[in-house]
Amino acid sequence: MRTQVAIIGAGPAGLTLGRLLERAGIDAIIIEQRSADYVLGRIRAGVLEQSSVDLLRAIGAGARMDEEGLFHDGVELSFDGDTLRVDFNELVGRRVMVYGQTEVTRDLMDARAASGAVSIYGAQDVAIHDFDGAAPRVTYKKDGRDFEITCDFIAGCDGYHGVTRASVPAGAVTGFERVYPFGWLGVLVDQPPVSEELIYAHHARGFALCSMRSQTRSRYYVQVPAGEVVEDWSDDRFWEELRARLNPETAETLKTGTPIEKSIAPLRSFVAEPLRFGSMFLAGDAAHIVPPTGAKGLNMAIHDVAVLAEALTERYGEKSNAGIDAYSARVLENTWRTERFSWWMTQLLHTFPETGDFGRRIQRADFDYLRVSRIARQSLAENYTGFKSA
Ligand code: RFL
Ligand code: PHB
Repeated sequence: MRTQVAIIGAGPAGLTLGRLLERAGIDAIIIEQRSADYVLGRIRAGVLEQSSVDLLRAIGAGARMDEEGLFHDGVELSFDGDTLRVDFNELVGRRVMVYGQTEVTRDLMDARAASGAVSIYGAQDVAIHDFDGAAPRVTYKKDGRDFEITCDFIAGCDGYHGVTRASVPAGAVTGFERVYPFGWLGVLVDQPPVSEELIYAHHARGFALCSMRSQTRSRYYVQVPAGEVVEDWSDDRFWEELRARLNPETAETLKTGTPIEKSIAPLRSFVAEPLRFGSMFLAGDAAHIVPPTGAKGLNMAIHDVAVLAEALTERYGEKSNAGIDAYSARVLENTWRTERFSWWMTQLLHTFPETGDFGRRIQRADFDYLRVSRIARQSLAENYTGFKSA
């Protein structure tokens, strides 16, 4: 088989890139190791920036999002029960949309299936070859047979544990990483959300987040120490812990139930540099990871592939390498700004036993600064809703 761009991974990054290239008349094949159902079964991000919403609409994957997505004008922060509403619309004239990653993925998959573009699910032993030269190749196994795809470019959209970044020779790539000493235990439950807007809560017992997927489906998280396992968390224990971390009036109105999903995600910040290796580009979680506190992972993935699609379109259309040469620097600029914001939200809202009482007082001062300073709130709002440099 031959294609112009081989896309490894059918998460949001790979599927969005596929759609963008298709619209630019560039041929691409997506190679995914899991089944389509497995990819759709992963419960992850929930918040889209306006720029992500606009892009999904532009590539014809926005119809259901426009029907079912919920626009939010702000969020609530709480610190030991004291609350602060950050009104994005009033502060920076922007808002965000609550629409789950599962739904985004489904819409992108449906759009791709309707167009007849080729996606290979269930590809085993995916390997990339010769991406430092002009004739890169992808090999994989499926149903006991060996396959090879020759291409011009490879897009590494295969997530943090993927094969693309791992195939770069040691020494050619540097990873910058912080692993946090905790994770998020999340539950999805068919109950109306406790609040109309998201609540990010700092409490001495740990962070908690109240989010949602719809008016009838809620998503809740609590910070748990690294190494905890879901089996240690009965439904009752989860609800009790969540209530204890919210302010009492909110806790009282919380509607609980049997979760339809319960899982623990470790928290990590990670950036790979550079993001281009000859004919291979890294995008999305393959390139960087943020802790979910700023709701940025999915939005960064969409941003990266928008830059990559523009660069490849320039390459095929105008025969110019300017875009692909600038790809790494352009994406890294957005990446580090977003890493900083996600790190800042994380250190403001979680408990870090090792920083002691001094650390807690500094967190309180950070929260109080947000309460008294419009400029501080504006900075949060600008970043949360998605800062993009011109
Ligand atoms: P994805 O979604 O991980 O997709 C990568 C795809 O590549 C496939 N793959 C391979 N395919 C072929 N060959 C290989 N060798 C392959 N290895 C892997 C995988 O099966 C997969 O289908 O990355 P992408 O597209 O870059 O999208 C990024 C987002 O998914 C990610 O940033 C967010 O979901 C991060 N994230 C969250 N972000 C938020 O903004 N809010 C959240 O609440 C939130 N929760 C989460 C998350 C990420 C999690 N992970 C990665 C463990 C919760 C979890 C559990
Ligand atoms: C979610 O709804 O899953 C969600 C929302 C906001 C975040 C992280 C996760 O910051």
